[in-house]
Amino acid sequence: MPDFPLLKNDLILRAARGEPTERAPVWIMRQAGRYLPEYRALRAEDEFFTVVRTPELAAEVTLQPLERIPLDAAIIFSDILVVPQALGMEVEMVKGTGPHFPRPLDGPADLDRLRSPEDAAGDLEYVYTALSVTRRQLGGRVPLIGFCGAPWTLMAYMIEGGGSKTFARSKAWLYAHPEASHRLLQRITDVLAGYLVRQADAGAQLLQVFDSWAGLLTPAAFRSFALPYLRDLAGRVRAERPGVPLIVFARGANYALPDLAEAGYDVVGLDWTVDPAEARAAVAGRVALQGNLDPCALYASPAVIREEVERMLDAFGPGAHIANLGHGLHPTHDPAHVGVFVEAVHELSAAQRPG
Ligand code: 1CP
Repeated sequence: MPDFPLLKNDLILRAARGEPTERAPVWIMRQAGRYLPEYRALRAEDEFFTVVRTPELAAEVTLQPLERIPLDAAIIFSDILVVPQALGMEVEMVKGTGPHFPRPLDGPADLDRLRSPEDAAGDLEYVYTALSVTRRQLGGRVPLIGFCGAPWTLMAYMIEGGGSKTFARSKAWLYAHPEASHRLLQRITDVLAGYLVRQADAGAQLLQVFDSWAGLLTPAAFRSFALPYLRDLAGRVRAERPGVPLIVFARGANYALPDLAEAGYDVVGLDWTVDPAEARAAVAGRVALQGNLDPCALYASPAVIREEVERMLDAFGPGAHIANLGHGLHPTHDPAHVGVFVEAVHELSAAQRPG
């Protein structure tokens, strides 16, 4: 393990383990990104995947939000789609529309096109370097989060070839080619297990798994095609690196909260459609919770943002909570309002815990 600077703020690590904290830690999904003028300036010079693949640039972007806003964690600047790339698929980032795969998986025979898990995890060396460079540059200010997409969400992009409202092509596989779907999901899981372990070794102090499209599945499909792989992934990473807290964010899968609480993660992330008090009841004290202010609340005035934060904190109650939004920031968000959100969490969550 490389020699990294001593950590000065471990709030998020303690909250993730369910230990008491003097206030709620806070970070934000997509805290580095297009709402920051300094990010847009850097992106005007370089392609998205060039930034991701250049450790010094990835580190610079990762640190950008921390220079303005008192966040309690940094998240490495990368994308979930680097894993399909490492499996041998071409992915372009198209301005204005998002990711595009010129040759998505068309049928089960296309699984032969994919590279082996060993080759894929080795191809992601630039992510490990970016993590080590960033961890050093952070100087122990706050912990560094590594991440990956969940097996089902990555499968959905690999078959769909980009974003979609329904992901009907990928969902069709689950019903028409269940056996090939399981083979694909297992292949992705095998890559992700090695990928997360190597991220931890390179300097990631927490790991988040994004199942952004979990909400498209029926509860039964989630139990056969998403949950077993989420569980396998957590179990394998936990067995190899037991000290690194694991977060799972399965957007839209409120129906699965009791299952997620038993899938081997320390923290379950919530989107804004679930009431925090109901989520607490569903997970029954087995995990800490993360979330879940509606990102659109940040379009309100500072006074209203503070009211919304207070309502959120009251609903979660003190302890075992990592404050965040219920999904990522939008490019149209005002960085000043993002700062109001974070400062309101600091102040109001400390007031919630007298003494
Ligand atoms: O032009 C640009 O600069 C691209 C915008 C952008 C950014 C800033 C993309 C394209 N990805 C990212 C960074 C990113 N993506 C991070 C960085 C760390 C941070 O949060 O600050 C992370 C964690 C992700 C993860 C990611 N990528 C997810 C999971 C989270 C979520 O939003 O649900 C998903 C689904 C993606 C795919 C992706 N990459 C980019 C876009 C626009 C999308 C979504 C496309 C779609 O709608 O399907």
